[in-house]
Amino acid sequence: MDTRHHEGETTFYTSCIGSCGSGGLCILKAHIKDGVVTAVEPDDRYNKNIGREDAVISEQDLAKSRVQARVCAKGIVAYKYMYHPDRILYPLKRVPGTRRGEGKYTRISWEEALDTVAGKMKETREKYGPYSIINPYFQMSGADGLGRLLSFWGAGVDGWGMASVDAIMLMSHIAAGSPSTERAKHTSSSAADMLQNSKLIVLWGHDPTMGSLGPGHQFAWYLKLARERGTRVIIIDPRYTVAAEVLADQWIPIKPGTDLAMFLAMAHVLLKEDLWDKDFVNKHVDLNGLEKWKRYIFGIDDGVEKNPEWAEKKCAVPAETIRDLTRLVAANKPSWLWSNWGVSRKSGGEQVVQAFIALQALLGYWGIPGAGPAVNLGPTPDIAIHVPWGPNGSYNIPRMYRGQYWAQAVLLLDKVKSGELSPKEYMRMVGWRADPSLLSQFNPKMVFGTSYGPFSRNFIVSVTDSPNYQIEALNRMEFITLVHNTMTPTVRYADIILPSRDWTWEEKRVCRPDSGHGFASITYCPGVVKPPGETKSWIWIYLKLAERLGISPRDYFSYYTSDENWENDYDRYVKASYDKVIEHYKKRNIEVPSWEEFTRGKFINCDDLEEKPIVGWEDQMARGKPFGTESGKIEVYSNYIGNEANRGKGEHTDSFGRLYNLLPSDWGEVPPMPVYKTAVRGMDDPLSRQYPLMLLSPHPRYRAHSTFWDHPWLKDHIYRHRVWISTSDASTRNIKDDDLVQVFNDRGKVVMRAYVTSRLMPGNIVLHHGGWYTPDESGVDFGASPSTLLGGDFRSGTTPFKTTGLVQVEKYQGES
Ligand SMILES: Nc1nc2c(c(=O)[nH]1)N[C@H]1C(S)=C(S)[C@@H](COP(=O)(O)OP(=O)(O)OC[C@H]3O[C@@H](n4cnc5c(=O)[nH]c(N)nc54)[C@H](O)[C@@H]3O)O[C@H]1N2
Ligand SMILES: Nc1nc2c(c(=O)[nH]1)N[C@H]1C(S)=C(S)[C@@H](COP(=O)(O)OP(=O)(O)OC[C@H]3O[C@@H](n4cnc5c(=O)[nH]c(N)nc54)[C@H](O)[C@@H]3O)O[C@H]1N2
Ligand SMILES: [Mo]
Repeated sequence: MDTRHHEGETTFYTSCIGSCGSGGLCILKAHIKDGVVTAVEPDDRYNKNIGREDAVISEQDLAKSRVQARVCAKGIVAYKYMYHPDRILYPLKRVPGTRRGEGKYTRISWEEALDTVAGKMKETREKYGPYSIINPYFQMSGADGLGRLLSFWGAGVDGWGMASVDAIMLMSHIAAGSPSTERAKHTSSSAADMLQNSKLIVLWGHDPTMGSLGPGHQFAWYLKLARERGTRVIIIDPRYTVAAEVLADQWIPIKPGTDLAMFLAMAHVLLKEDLWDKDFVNKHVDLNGLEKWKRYIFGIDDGVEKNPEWAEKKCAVPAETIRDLTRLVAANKPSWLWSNWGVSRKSGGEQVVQAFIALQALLGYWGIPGAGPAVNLGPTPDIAIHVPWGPNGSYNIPRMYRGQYWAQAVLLLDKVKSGELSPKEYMRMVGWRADPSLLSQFNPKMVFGTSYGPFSRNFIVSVTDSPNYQIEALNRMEFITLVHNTMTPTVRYADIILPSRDWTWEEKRVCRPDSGHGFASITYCPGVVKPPGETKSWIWIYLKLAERLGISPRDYFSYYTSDENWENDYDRYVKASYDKVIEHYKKRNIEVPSWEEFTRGKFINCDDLEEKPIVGWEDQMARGKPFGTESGKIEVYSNYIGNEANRGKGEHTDSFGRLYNLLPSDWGEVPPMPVYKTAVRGMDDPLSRQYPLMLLSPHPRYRAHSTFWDHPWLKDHIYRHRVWISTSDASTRNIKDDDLVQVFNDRGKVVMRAYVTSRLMPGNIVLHHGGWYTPDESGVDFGASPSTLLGGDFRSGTTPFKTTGLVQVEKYQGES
């Protein structure tokens, strides 16, 4: 770096805490002057001044992730976003007389903002009872933030579900007896393990050249090294992705939402050709259930064999390709098999996961080096850094509706009240997960949107239910408040906005990324950037609200002593979370940097502290313990779901009393074992006659979801938000590259320019997730958010975030 331009600056290390899933994995070396970031460089803590790390590092270095945690383009420019002109700097109140969504606000004091919000909370509870304040979406933790506040105050309801991995988490519990709370037990240091032990690598729906689970590009880089050593890589994706282009030996296009058919046919080949691992299956699989599944696979009852020829008709992968691939993965032991999250983030996603679990069981690919973790949740180090804020209050926030159906939960209530919809039907549709008797008291009148930390989520854009419904639901509310940093399409609907800080730069924090294909580390974010305007720490915001609701701030946040001491109190809290880390390693006789060293930039590379790469399921494989299912075995057929007496119970628990966190009271049409069904709004739905194209909404390379949509350095010629359409679908519609087109269905319409490409299977279009909903007066979305066109699989409220749907595309005739 040319030092002449950097006089008077100091440098420090911090982790990038984007919502890209890296959660603090990637390292930034930042320059700062007078509290303002002036420049950012990539990580240089390993292999300083080395351009090509693979030229200098050893096998041991690779196994222990002694590589730079390289940040992506988003991370490098993230600091610019702190100084964006649309940053919310002061508490804001919607200008009286203006409509929600117009985005006209006036600055108010913190006093007025907090008094108003607390006042509205009290008024709402008084008038409408405890179940009247709702969080759209989900993820109010009971342990901190708003959730903790409500646990003391005794009102409020939440949605349930995760956005990313619901189907996997649910099936991990149902089929393998491992709830998400035990995720660390079946983690694996995947990248090193894969590089050093796998004979073949097969990835379904995974592009590790961008953020997904390969933040900082390390996973892609390990894949590249594996290929250089002769390990073949096969990628199965409807799109010819960058990974398919630069990292794969073979690309197999597949119709989206049909991977289950492929998995069934692969199981068919394994069984038919006697390629399955009998020892493993006899030892670890519930054989009664497997018999039932085999009957289905061989078509004993329905007369339809689920062989590769059958699957080809569903998924468009040639039968011979399926047969070859199955023989390859059985012969190359171990093969590293990974079906990524997007594959099961759709209706019927649970079956996709359960079939994949079963397939790997037939191959015996559980808990052995080089085969991946079998349940694809992403590695999680077994180290908690969350320190309790004190004992919790006594109110348990009921998780009522599936987060993605929050608007439906509000709107359909009218039909229940009018008798048009039975309570039972309502509960099945919205994925009710609470005690059924609470429904009669559910009376949503105020929205307090939250998530974890300072984020309140951009749900109008990121919930996969059309904003047209969400806005209708928002407009039923008497009051809306959101904690946020920038003027997103969602924030524009708030009556009061509480401005919060940037987690990467403005708040001190100990960071433990919870996924990243290995590369687990613990780092320190020093929070040295001067927070702009009157933005506040999220903890402070909730603490001050607690005070106004009659909760002692010390009860709320046990580190609190007084307003004057706030900075110190907060520091003690941050240090306490590092003490937990020291304690954790001390138990294993491992010494880690002291607090002083840690805060001066030394970090913990967790992979380096392990003797060998971690391989999951050790309890079951090495120690002979049973799986945590009813049968003690891997359940290809779920004994819990198979028992109809369990349906409709409210909250479900397994035979050990552990909550099935992602199972609604009535699981609708989820079958006990993976059987193929035509997806609602899938390519074979009768609706496809009207809307013949399948919309895919994958995650964007140059945004984290919707974050950075308006980042000046990540748009225009860097990233052009376009609808991808295949050359053949474009030519039959007379659409040329860069033409303005409209994409529409019965839920909404978006208008944008087309990217005509051969990188996509005909019959599909792609609209990257996170475009900012920008409606005209008639509700046509010129920001082009895929959510505008999504939603509504009510066959079961279980369905994971539905990120695909049917649409039609034509040339746009209106004015641009
Ligand atoms: N840059 C960036 N990185 C991110 C994020 C981001 O927004 N931006 N978000 C982060 C988060 S929170 C998450 S959950 C992860 C999500 O990561 P993923 O779950 O991997 O997300 P997607 O991009 O939806 O899907 C990945 C690939 O699957 C393909 N695909 C879609 N449907 C199917 C199908 O039915 N079958 C098959 N075989 N392939 C299919 C898509 O074409 C795409 O190439 O990414 C994380 N990383
Ligand atoms: N169509 C479609 N929809 C999807 C998906 C899909 O694949 N397709 N994927 C789903 C998935 S997996 C996920 S995880 C969700 C994500 O959904 P969201 O959580 O809503 O995602 P973001 O757009 O990242 O929203 C985060 C918000 O927090 C703000 N923010 C970011 N960093 C900070 C910070 O440091 N401080 C403060 N105060 N605020 C900050 C941003 O401005 C942004 O408005 O989307 C889901 N929705
Ligand atoms: Mo996600």
